[in-house]
Amino acid sequence: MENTPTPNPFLTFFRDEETRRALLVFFVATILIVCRVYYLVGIKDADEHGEVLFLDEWQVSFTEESLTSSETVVLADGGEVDLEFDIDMSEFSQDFNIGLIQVTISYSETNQVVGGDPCDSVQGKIVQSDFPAQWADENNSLSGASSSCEDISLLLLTYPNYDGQSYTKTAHNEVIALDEWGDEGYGIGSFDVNIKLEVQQSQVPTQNTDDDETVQIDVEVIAFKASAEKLS
Ligand SMILES: [Ca+2]
Repeated sequence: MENTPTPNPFLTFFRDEETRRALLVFFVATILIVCRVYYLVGIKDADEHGEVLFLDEWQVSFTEESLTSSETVVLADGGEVDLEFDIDMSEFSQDFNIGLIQVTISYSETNQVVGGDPCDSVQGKIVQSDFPAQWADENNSLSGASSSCEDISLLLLTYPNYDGQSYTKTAHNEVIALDEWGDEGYGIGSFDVNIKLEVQQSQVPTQNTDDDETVQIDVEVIAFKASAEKLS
């Protein structure tokens, strides 16, 4: 009995011209579809097409850390002083940036005389310098004055647009949702707070002994770390 070799079905399949043509069309169509999908999902053109498929709502919020430091100075009548404050990131946790600096200048009338001694006049300001901060921001309060023993509150924004408030943002992913909060360097270095004093003495002739005052300067440095949580 003659042994007829069994034809290899795989080879038979590819020997047929019609099959080869059909396969070619199939592969070309597949490549075109893959290219089209690649384009549509936004890898090549995220701005025009990606948002339809990938955009999500993110809740961006901030965790804060703050450090306070205090200085107390005694100023003579007409006196003035520049106090330097240093900010070093090693005092904060990793991945935090400096958002803003709050300065509170406080004093009271320490001179005790019969009939009472009026509060002195104090002026305070954060001295503009090349310290990396948002010096021109409209929410800053770089100088202030008091003649009634009220605190003087000053504010310097260091990180652009930082206000500590959470908000929602539409973005393709978490990294893009947080991309504006990762710049390092703002608020690091030293800056000066300038204090001036004008004494107000008692109008009672024998009681006009006031010639200086103690002024306290509290600096609070607020650092933040942003995080994003997907809402949709
Ligand atoms: Ca006084």
